[in-house]
Amino acid sequence: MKKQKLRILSVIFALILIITSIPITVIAETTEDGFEYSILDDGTAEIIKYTGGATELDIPSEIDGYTVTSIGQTAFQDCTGLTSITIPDSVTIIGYGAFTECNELTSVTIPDSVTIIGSYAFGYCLDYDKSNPLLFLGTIFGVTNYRLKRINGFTIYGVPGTTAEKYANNNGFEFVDINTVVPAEPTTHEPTTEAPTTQEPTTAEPTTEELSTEEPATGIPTVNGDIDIKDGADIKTVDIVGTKAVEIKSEQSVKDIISGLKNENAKIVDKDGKDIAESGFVGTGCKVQILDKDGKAVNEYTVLVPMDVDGDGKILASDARTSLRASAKLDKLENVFFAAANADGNNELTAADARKILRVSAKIDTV
Ligand SMILES: [Ca+2]
Ligand SMILES: [Ca+2]
Repeated sequence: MKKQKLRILSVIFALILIITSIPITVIAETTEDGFEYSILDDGTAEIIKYTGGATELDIPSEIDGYTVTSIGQTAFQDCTGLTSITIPDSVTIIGYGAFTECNELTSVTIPDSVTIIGSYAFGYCLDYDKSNPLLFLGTIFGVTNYRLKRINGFTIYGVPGTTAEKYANNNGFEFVDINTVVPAEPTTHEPTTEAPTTQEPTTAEPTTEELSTEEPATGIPTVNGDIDIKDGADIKTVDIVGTKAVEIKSEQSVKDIISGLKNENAKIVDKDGKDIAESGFVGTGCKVQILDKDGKAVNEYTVLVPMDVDGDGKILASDARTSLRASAKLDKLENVFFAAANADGNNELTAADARKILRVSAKIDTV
């Protein structure tokens, strides 16, 4: 009898153990590094909250074996320490206000996998001062309206034509094509250690020594040295902050330019004063030299090819990149190089100039 009672009891205990250990549908789990997530119907994960406190955060594409496809609404709200985030390309949905109030975040790269971005997901912060206890209490009790304002200068890097670009446009944020323009580390303002690509000002160049404008040539009447352009030629003189310059179109050879001049004695050299082959393209920074009868340079014009920032005579994505770096103060551009980078001609280098150059290089826009 006693034995049977014991057996019944142990069966009951075992049942209780089994019942209590059966997991009742997982609602949310939190990882060690602070990602709270839930499992969606399709067996993938949505990050619903982040409490990790990282400043530079790589959001994982997989958590505990589940693919992360969604960043839930307000998941990273108020993560004020975040200065940079990386969103994995497993993510397709970013919810309402996902990164709102991340006040130190000034840019984000959104992969083209993302097809839905909720309102105020990026680039917004609260329009009241949380540190003011009265205002904050007012907000809690509903006195102050919950208002959001845009974070100044917020930049979105992404693929043109995707949801990322639409979000940027709809919210008035700067959009930069990630495929061709390397983001210029927007959070750090220090110049990188790599050698700057800016060309040196032209003052110390050997060709300037050859100029003989002050010294009239002995006996022989001198050429006045002014550039003389044929009608209809694709070349014109421009004055860039006191520099005598000529503007030409991209992808023109030395021969093309020389044939547009009335001056019979002229030659084109590169920015270092070296000869360029007749078939070579003339780029920003090259010099058109007007020569006297002895072949001496009596005058010199610096070439500007709008949007050719690196001086190879072609408008390519690399020119957009150089312009962008300069607009982010990572490089310095002067004179004709600044003029070439300043695609919209408004006297200020911004990401808009780089975007314009990029569009021209991709043949979406014309010069
Ligand atoms: Ca170029
Ligand atoms: Ca500009």
